[in-house]
Amino acid sequence: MKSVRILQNLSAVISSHTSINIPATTLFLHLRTKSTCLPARAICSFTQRTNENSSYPAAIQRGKTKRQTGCLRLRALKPFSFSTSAMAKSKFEYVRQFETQDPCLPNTWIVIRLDGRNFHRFSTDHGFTKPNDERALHLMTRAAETVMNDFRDIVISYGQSDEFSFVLKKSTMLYSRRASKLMTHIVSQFSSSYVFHWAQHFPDQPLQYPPGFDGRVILYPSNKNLRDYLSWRQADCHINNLYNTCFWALVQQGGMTNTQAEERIRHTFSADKNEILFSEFGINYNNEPEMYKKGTVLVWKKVEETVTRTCRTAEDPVERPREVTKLRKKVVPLHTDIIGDVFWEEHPDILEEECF
Ligand code: DGT
Ligand code: MG
Ligand code: MG
Repeated sequence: MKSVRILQNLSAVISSHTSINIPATTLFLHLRTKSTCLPARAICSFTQRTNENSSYPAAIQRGKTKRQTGCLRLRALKPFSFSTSAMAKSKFEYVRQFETQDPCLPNTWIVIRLDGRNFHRFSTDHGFTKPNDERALHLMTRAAETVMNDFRDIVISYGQSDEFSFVLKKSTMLYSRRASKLMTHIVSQFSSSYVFHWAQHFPDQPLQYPPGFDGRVILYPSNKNLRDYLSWRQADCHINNLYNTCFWALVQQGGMTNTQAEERIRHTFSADKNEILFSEFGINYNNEPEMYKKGTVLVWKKVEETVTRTCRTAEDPVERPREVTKLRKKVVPLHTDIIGDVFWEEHPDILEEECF
């Protein structure tokens, strides 16, 4: 019964898109004998439309499993399949011209920054501790590590709060330097990793809804510009963290309302906030965790790794499992100052690459 319906649908599709009327019974005979003598026009039109318009009956669409559509479909599609290459360029092909190319300028640092969408609400809905939630920050770092391991042309990453910046080496030819391709891959990989590792970092807090991240691409022509960019993000981390630490101390320990706390520190400088924290709450800001004050820098480090391999040696020609030590590049998180020169002197390889 199902097979009859498929043939009737097939017949209807052919006749509605060509001037040729092939009754289902004729179609059945053609297909049963594996004949390819269906009129070429009918075949072409049918193949073209089935490739491009998914509104046709499920049984004649591509991608259905054998079980879903039965052997008839396989037999039916076989004689049709040879005409696909002839239709590689359809009359609709011109629409591709509307796609714009967006390659990044050569020999520039490519920075991709992502940022949590509406994390003000997301952090509240998921009970993030204020002002910093260690679990949330580690989860961000975990997702960023995954990105770096997947895209090994990233030479350094920096993250704080709900954002992460990834720096691709100047000479990268990844995805032909196409901005949207690079950005969407990195942001989507980060987002899925964030969700993938959620339970590990928040074992007692189920994810309420899928989080999202925006992304942008920024190009920097000089090493100074790149360093200034990273310094800007780290300075932002410090300014926000000092503000938030002071604000939440006034609210949580000082009993102020949010409005009162805001008014109290609205016109203060860093030194004033340090003073409030120390004199009123006994908090020495310098002793706050480095991860909160400096954010997280991810860099590559060569580490020695011992693995077991089945191999021979010069002394012993018999193959047997042996411990072999090799050098491997590994992503390591640091909570350190990247504004001053010390970090860059200790990691000269990050900026050394000059391709022109
Ligand atoms: P957006 O980026 O325009 O979609 O909006 P938001 O709400 O994500 O704003 P944004 O990115 O400027 O600020 C980040 C928010 O994330 C901010 O409201 C505080 C929150 N957040 C990030 N990390 C933590 C954390 O560790 N603990 C808490 N309590 N909140 C955090
Ligand atoms: Mg955000
Ligand atoms: Mg943010």
